[in-house]
Amino acid sequence: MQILHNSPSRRPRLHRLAKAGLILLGWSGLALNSPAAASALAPPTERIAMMLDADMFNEVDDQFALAFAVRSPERIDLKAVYAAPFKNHRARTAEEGMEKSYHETVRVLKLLNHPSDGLVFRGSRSYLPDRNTPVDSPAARHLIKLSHEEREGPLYVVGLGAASNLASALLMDPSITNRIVMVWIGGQPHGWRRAHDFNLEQDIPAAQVLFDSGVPLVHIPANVAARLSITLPELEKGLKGKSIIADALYQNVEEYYVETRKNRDVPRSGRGAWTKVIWDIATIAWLLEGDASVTSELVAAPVLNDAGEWTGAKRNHQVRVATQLSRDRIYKGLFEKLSE
Ligand SMILES: [Ca+2]
Repeated sequence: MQILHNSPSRRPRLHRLAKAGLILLGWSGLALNSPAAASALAPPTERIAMMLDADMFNEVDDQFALAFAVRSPERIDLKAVYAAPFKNHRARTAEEGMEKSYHETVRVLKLLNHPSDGLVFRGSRSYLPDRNTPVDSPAARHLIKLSHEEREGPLYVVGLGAASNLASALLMDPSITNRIVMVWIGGQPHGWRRAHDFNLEQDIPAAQVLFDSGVPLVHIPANVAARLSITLPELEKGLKGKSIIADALYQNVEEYYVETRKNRDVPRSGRGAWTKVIWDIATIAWLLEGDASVTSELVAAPVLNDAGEWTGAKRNHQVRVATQLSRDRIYKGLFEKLSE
């Protein structure tokens, strides 16, 4: 975790911000316990305006989520894609991860024959220094602008990585809380002590903002999405020869198998075959089909501490949390969309 500490000179300002945030939290939290708030967290049934915030290059699953959304124009009007920061064996710094995500997003959109001009925005070059301090970026500014545009229904804000860009927008303009519904994949089920997964542990302050701000939130824990594990032969059968994007996404996973296979004995197929979880498609599946693909329940919003542990729940603020998903149904729908 790369958390920067505040200098003493910045603390008074942060204290004021924190106090202001608490006042807002109280108001939003009460509003979110209303029947109207519960219906805002119901799966959408009409065509929606949506934007995607993705660490597109960190693995090989975000690309599937982007393709799933672009190939669902009857239900999803994709308004923007933001590059999220990440740091792993593919990027030495959060900034490098964000840059690589940006270029990967443009590459995938080209494969989809979908215009990227004016659609893709660079995000945060670092994680949040603390839960009260945003990191300014073109993505955060664009999200604020997009949130305030007139439209019927909310803007669905789908987060597939560390929540740095999304939390920054919420901190820079808390009024967007009432104009969006956030769908974020990361962390673990609320009954676990440690909430850590890749998305949450990179930017714990950003995740704290998501759960504390009162923003309508649909939370998909990593442990639930983990059921989307799949083998290369299954992907090959579903994708190979079906379309340009289907071939490209299959090839991407094939290359990832070579790139990440530390144990050379793990076979490509058959008994004990290598598997990959295509985590991020769970978010799009919930938006497209709700309970039929991803079952969920309304619960009291969990409290996340600075160590990334769940430490209780807020009685006056609800979130929707995914509990199960229908793996085979989701892949069937995905493969059909990618074959068109
Ligand atoms: Ca991701």
